[in-house]
Amino acid sequence: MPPPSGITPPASDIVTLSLISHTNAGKTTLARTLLRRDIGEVRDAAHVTLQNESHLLLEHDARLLRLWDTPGFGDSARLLKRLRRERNPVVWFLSQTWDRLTDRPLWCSQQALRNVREEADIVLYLVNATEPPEIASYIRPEMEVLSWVGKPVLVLLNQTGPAREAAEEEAETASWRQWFREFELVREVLSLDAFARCWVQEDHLMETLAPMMPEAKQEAFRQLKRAWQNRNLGVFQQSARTLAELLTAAVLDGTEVRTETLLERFGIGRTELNKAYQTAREQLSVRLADRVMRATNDMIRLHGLEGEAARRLSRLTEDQFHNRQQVPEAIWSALGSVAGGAMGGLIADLKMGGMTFGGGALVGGLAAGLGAYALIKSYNLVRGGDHRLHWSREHFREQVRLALLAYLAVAHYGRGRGDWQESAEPAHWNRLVEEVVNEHVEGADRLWSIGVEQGVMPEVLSKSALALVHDCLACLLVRLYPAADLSR
Ligand SMILES: Nc1nc2c(ncn2[C@@H]2O[C@H](COP(=O)(O)OP(=O)(O)O)[C@@H](O)[C@H]2O)c(=O)[nH]1
Ligand SMILES: [Mg+2]
Repeated sequence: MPPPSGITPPASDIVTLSLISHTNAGKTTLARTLLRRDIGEVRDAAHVTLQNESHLLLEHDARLLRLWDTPGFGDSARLLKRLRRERNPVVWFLSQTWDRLTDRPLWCSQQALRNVREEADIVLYLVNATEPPEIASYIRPEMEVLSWVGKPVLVLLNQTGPAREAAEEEAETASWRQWFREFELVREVLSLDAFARCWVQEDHLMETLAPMMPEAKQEAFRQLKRAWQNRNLGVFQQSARTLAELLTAAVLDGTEVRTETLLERFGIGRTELNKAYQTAREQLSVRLADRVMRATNDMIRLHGLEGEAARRLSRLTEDQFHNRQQVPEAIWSALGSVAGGAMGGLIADLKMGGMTFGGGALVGGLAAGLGAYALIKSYNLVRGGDHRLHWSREHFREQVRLALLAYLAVAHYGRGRGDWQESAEPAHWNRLVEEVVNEHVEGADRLWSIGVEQGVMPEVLSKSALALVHDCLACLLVRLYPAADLSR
């Protein structure tokens, strides 16, 4: 396939990676994830891909990085038995004519081997990580066959499942690495799940490939690797800008609700005002959900994925933020006796409605006789410097947390998995995001404060939001992938 530029560069400027594995390990799926486009056919069956197919991973400065998807090896034990009988096994095997229909496993194996011999600078050999090498009896014969061709091999662990903690992932890789030690052609073993890999791992893959390249292609690959990493970094920075705009909009968004009258402050005739607060909260919630959906869709596009995020109003408003907390009876009665009269009535109302996020502040507010102020807080709203109602500081912190989780979900989503679908985050992401937000809580609070309380210009806010988001995302990625280098 000619490159889009139409010019075929000299051989030293074309770097070729060949995806090889036992059939059905996930080569075509991984190719889609790396290419950010749907190629070939994917099915949970043997020998779905029947031809070697070349795809352009990257063209940069008249240099090409190509990726071959191959049919993969079939009946490997039988293949090896046949080859062992021959004095020059590879030459013999490639010169045979196998029937594509009746001898499909051998025919496919021949295609794969031909591709390695004729095209590959480096072989990316995929294994299905759910089948340990002791069970996957085909790996050993396939390694033996590949060793006759003599191209360097990088083993990729596919189907490792949802993202896990760095230590757990590393332990799994280490055990595979240990197993592959006896095969001299295997230079390294990396984890790269076609469904759940992160772009940071792709950058690491490129770093690992660099010293394995044949001498004549080292320079070309150095340039291609940098272009690859710059592209990924560009997506990262653009995603950070998207999230910074999301958070800027969150602190700027506000809704008009009149201030309470003196009577209302003492809990008399508050029904209408309470309704107004509820309406304000609903309006803010809908707008927030729309913004999160748009930002997620922008990130989906940026990452070369297809599909749409759903508007998840309930998650943002009910589940995450409006957790009705149980307040011990003892606190209610203590409060009731302190407040008495009208305040006692207010407390009874709140008790009926249940306590919300930030309940501690509410109880404190009530005890101090703050009336409607406390009620607003119970809806996670506050009155800003512009006298409108805005999301509270606590709620905003949660929005920061959600924005970071949305990023992690998109950044790990492999195109090979199909159209974008939301799924439950791995538990360690939740823990890590909480940790990172706690470490950056001053920055988050400052952003909220300059937006909501001080009404600072949007451009200033955006800048401050970008610095916060960038720091948080970099922190997350480096903790998830200690080998990540985001400074390039
Ligand atoms: N869970 C999971 N399934 C995968 C992954 N990669 C591939 N698969 C599935 O494995 C099956 C075979 O994939 P395919 O790409 O056609 O394998 P190939 O024969 O090596 O090209 C398909 O059902 C894929 O959806 C992965 O990373 N995770
Ligand atoms: Mg395939």
